[in-house]
Amino acid sequence: MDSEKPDVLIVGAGFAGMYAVHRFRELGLSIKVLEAGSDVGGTWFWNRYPGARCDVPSLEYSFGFSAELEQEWHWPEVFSAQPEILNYANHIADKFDLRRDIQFNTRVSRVEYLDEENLWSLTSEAGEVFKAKFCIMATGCLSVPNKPDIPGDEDFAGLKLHTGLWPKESIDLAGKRVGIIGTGSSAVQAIPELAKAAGHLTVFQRTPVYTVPANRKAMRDAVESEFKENYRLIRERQWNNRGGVSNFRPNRSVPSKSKRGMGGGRRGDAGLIKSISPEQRQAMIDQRGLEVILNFTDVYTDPGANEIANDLFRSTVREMIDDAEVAEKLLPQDYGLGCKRQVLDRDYYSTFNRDNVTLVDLKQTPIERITPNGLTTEDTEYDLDVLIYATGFDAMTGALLKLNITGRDGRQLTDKWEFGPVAYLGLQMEGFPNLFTVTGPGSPSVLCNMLVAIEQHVNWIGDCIKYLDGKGLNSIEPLPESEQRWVQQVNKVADGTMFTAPSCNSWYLGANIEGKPRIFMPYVGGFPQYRVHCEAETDEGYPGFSVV
Ligand code: N01
Repeated sequence: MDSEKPDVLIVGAGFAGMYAVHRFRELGLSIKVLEAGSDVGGTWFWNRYPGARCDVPSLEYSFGFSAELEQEWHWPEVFSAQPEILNYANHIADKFDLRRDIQFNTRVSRVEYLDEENLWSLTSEAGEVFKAKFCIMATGCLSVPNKPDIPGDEDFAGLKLHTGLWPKESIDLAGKRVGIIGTGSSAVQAIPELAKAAGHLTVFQRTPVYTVPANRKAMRDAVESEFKENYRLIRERQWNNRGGVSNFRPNRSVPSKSKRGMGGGRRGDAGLIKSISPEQRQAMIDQRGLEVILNFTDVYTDPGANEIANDLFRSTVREMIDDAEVAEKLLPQDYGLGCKRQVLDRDYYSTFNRDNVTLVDLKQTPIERITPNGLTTEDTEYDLDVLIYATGFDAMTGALLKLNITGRDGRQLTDKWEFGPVAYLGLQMEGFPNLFTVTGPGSPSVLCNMLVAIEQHVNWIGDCIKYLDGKGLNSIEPLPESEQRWVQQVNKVADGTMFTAPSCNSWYLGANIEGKPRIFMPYVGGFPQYRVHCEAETDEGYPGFSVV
């Protein structure tokens, strides 16, 4: 079957694919989106686990392309929960009539460039074939769930779930024995909710997490109004902030500065942790809460400052947990703050004071196998009715590599990326003409407010396609030397940060997936700096690209 031929094929109907439909329509292009899920929303469609929530304030984690949308949408909480964000996605789809260009329940399994026709051919799992000159991968950065290969998994007789593929139907956990593997962001959000709902919750932890309490405020009318009155200024500040957030504070003329990118929690610059006395540090924590330690700038660059912050974190958390042995297990020891994406929680540590919660330290007693009745570690058998994998994602490259992408002259993306992702500006790959990635590796992506990063990328891609069309050009792809120079630049700016410390094993580095090359994948140099490179290409007629 050879379906109709639009100008652009887009894979994915999360926020990136959705905005691309709207933007490309404005540019007069015809579009077809192929989406595996049954509706829009991407990450917010799939991650429905209890407690799922965004760690960027919702007034900031929202689109800026439509003033009407900004004004009419109401966020009930400062940091919205998943159902509200999914409502927002649905509202956008309705308002801009996006669904008419989206084919749902269509998982793409092969992507191939047809040299002679200068077309991309996409094949769905059902065998449908779609062709277009341009192909946009709006496949998300955290969209391929990582499910570790634990022996016996298929034997489990109870209900198995993954936080990243949570079912739509509500699940009754009352009286159930629930086990959860993993203690990353997803688990930290889910654990307090699961503990309230389940009969008993057993948490299987391999690596303890640094998490700080999240802001849990309801939206105040005055705050919302002031944001809405200042949205143009806020959007401008977002585009000039390294993490894509404005840090706009109602009733303050000067916003607090954020020196780092995203990571939740950071509310501005508290100076250097090394420059104040232990008593002053403690006083700050007492007054402003544990999250204040995230705001010292030297914590992310100076190992000595980092260790001070880690110690303060540990001593504060010890106080929150009744059982000293449990407390010690929950404290990270072998890596520092700033290595992984900062986690925010609501009642995470106090959950371990509940009678119906057990913590199992897998470093002491690793999992041996999953059995029909539950899970066995080296010394204990745990009977479970429900087993939840909160084991993360094959981040940033997983979704692209899974698509079996073949480029010019039969080149495979899996070969090109054998030793890590190689791309120019996280937008395009040499050898793959007219194929674009939204928030791909080598762009700020996950270190930036995603919605801001998406708007910038989609706008850039739209402008590029219009440029080619306007000049009657056939194709665009990066020059090999631009790509290599950019990869070196991405590595250079990450070197020396806590992100790439030898003790750090994060998904940013691909370290959570066995066999994945250890490369820091996002661009850490900041969103404004990154935009300079993108805009230079557009303004100067794409000198870093081969345009045919
Ligand atoms: O995944 P993770 P996540 N045996 O990779 C453990 C975004 N997000 O879904 O560290 C036992 O962080 C693993 O242990 P270890 C956010 O960007 C955002 O929680 O590998 N355990 C770890 O504890 C976030 O960073 C929000 O030793 C195993 C856990 O599973 C990203 O998604 C909310 C294991 C995985 O943690 C990913 O978060 C949620 C095994 N074989 C997510 N394999 C917000 O906006 C893995 N683990 C707030």
